[in-house]
Amino acid sequence: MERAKLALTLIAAAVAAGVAGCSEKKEQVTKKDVVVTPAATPAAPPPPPAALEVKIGHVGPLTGAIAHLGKDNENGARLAVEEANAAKVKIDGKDVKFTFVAEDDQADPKVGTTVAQKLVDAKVNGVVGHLNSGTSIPASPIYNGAGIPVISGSATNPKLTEQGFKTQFRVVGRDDQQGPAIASYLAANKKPKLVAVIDDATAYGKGIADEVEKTLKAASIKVLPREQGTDKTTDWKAILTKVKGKNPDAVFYGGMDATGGPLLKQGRELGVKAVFSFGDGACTDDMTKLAGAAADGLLCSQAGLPPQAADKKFLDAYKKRFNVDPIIYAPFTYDAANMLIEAMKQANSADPAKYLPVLAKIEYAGSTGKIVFDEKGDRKDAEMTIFTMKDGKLAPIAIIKGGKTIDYADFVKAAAAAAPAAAAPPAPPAAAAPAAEPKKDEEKKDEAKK
Ligand code: ABU
Repeated sequence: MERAKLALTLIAAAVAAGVAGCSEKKEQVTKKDVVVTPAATPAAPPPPPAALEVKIGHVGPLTGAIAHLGKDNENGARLAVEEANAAKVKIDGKDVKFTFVAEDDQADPKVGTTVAQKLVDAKVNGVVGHLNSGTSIPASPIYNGAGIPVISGSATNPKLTEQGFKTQFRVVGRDDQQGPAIASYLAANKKPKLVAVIDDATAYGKGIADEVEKTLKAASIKVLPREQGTDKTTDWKAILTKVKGKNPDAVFYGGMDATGGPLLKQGRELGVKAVFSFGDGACTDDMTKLAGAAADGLLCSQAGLPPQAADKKFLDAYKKRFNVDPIIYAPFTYDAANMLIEAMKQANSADPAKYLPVLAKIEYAGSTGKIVFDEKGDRKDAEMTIFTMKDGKLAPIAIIKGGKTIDYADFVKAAAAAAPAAAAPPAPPAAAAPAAEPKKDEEKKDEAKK
């Protein structure tokens, strides 16, 4: 009996050991299977290609007397960059994030070169600017040395694109087009016999004044010895008193609105009866603020189509974004920024060396019309517009293109016929009216009594 018990105990122990051995073996197999079968884990998705940061620089005066014009230019370029980001542009298969780098050159040539170098050091891919010829010209070799494309939407001195820099472009006309345009219009419509020419001693102001003087003299019109102020002059009384003594029929001023406004106001206060005419720097609605009623009758020019003739889509987007209308060259800086972006897209690269040749040959349908560059980087067939100031508003009166002068009302009709209704520029408000002569004091008093 005792033996039988022992045998049963041994059998039970043996069975228990066998079961334990089996389950240990099974566990080992399971662990081994998990380790050697990675296919059971879902594959991680490949990382998305890194976004490409593309920097677009803009330079203009954001402080000082012409900061309003710098902001106008900056807004145009900024809008183009914001729209490109919203459109989710891809270059070389990568999402592009455009960064807008805005700099203030204070309209000062020295600051202009410092800021240009700053943008080069920041490795911007392209630049819109500068606003002034006086800052654009010294900045241009800096961008050229770094191979960075730069498009000005407002600098009109011919020298800018006469230096042979492959990186330099502009989307407005030049002063060797604008000067003859305003001078010829003045000569044909006001028939002056003697003209006083004044400038602000800047690259732009002196440059356009020289072009005007050349054109007037070629039309056998006498020009008084040149008078000069600076881009900071706001007291013109000494020069104007001298000019008044010569009794000119017209005065042309090469300079910006911040100095042109006081010149015009003080001229009328001193009793100068001459027709005043300005170039684009002083051809803004701000003349009314700066010169008051004395601004009426001003004859002036811009080196492109007037802002109100820009594409309606742009004008609406600009108003919506900034809550103001463009002053003068915002449509052109908008086009300039868009051209940099379009050239990058077509080249499938934001590398300046790769997209520069595309930019040089691009045909771009901009908010200011078709833009094609010539071999110097100037806009082919740039229009010039002649305006008069009427009831405190600048009214376009003529477009000059390819040597032909077209009445603005006819230009509007032709544009409406050639384009869908929405794209046509708005009809001019009494735009075709001839420039008003400065009112005599008696007329002003009569009007005041009414
Ligand atoms: N074009 C008038 C203002 C800018 C400039 O050329 O200096």
